[in-house]
Amino acid sequence: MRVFIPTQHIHHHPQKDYSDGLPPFDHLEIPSRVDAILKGIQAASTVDLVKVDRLALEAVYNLHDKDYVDFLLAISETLEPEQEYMPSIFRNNLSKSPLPFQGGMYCQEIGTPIGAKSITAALNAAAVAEEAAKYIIKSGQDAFALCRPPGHHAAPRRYGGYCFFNNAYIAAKVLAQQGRCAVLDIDYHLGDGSLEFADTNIPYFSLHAEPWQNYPYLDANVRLPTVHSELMTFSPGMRGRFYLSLLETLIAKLNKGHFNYLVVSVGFDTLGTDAIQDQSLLLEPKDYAFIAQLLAKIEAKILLVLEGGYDISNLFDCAKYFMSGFRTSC
Ligand code: Q9C
Ligand code: ZN
Repeated sequence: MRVFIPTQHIHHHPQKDYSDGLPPFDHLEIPSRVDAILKGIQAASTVDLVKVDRLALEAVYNLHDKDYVDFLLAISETLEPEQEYMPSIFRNNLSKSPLPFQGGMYCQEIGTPIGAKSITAALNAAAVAEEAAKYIIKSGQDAFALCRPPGHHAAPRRYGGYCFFNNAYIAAKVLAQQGRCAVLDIDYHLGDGSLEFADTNIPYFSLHAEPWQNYPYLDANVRLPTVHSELMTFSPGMRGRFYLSLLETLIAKLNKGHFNYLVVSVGFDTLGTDAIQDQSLLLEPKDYAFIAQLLAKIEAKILLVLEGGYDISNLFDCAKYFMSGFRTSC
């Protein structure tokens, strides 16, 4: 299996997460996640490792709004090496306000601090997704993009949930130029950013925790779209076999689209012991083997893109079991 990793993600090391209010907790989206997952993949399959150094500035401008990307680059320029930025006021349009206040129109939560090199890292993660997508087109093989920071909460003009640029949709846009492409999201959380990118060209399928009682804590009045997406929720306390039967139902719906390419947003934060969960699910590491077996039966060429997964002491096992169930010949 060819695995793409970023070279610059280590320079993104958010310190504290304020998303559950005060006091903040130590941030869970840490650099060692990538090492643990890579080692797990290597324990179960032969890995052809590709390190990606470049920044996908063009692809990011092509997917996200110009003023949004401009702001993230501009605010980064103002930061000292160990300084972090967080908006202080949240409104729809702050374009007439001083730069440090403008972030509040692009962000809805306080769990995603921006460090001096965070946006560089996010551009590098986007390049990882883009390179992996190009490889799949060229080779006709599956691939794993170990993107960090993750991407599925990033919307056309919004960051948050530890995400800045939508890596999955950056890859999907590349793949959709060569054939029919969809995104399937199996992270614990609804990818609210990905959902905003869903369209006729690249529909979005997701199995996630109920999104009003869990992050992204949707507006009580909002009605989820049903046109270019298929959304399913699991229940608190669900064990592997029930989770798997839901996933099987979702995949059966997806298969009707006869896609040539599939981007899978993979989150290991569905693991029962992951501290990020608001309503605990009961998946165990070995359940990822069965999840991957379900994915392996899908006809499309698959690009696995990393999203969440924060139980650092179990990520190795989760990734190892996952790869043991996936199609590893390459
Ligand atoms: N009480 C991803 O998995 N804060 N992002 C949650 C829980 C935000 C997770 C607070 C979680 C975002 C990519
Ligand atoms: Zn998640």
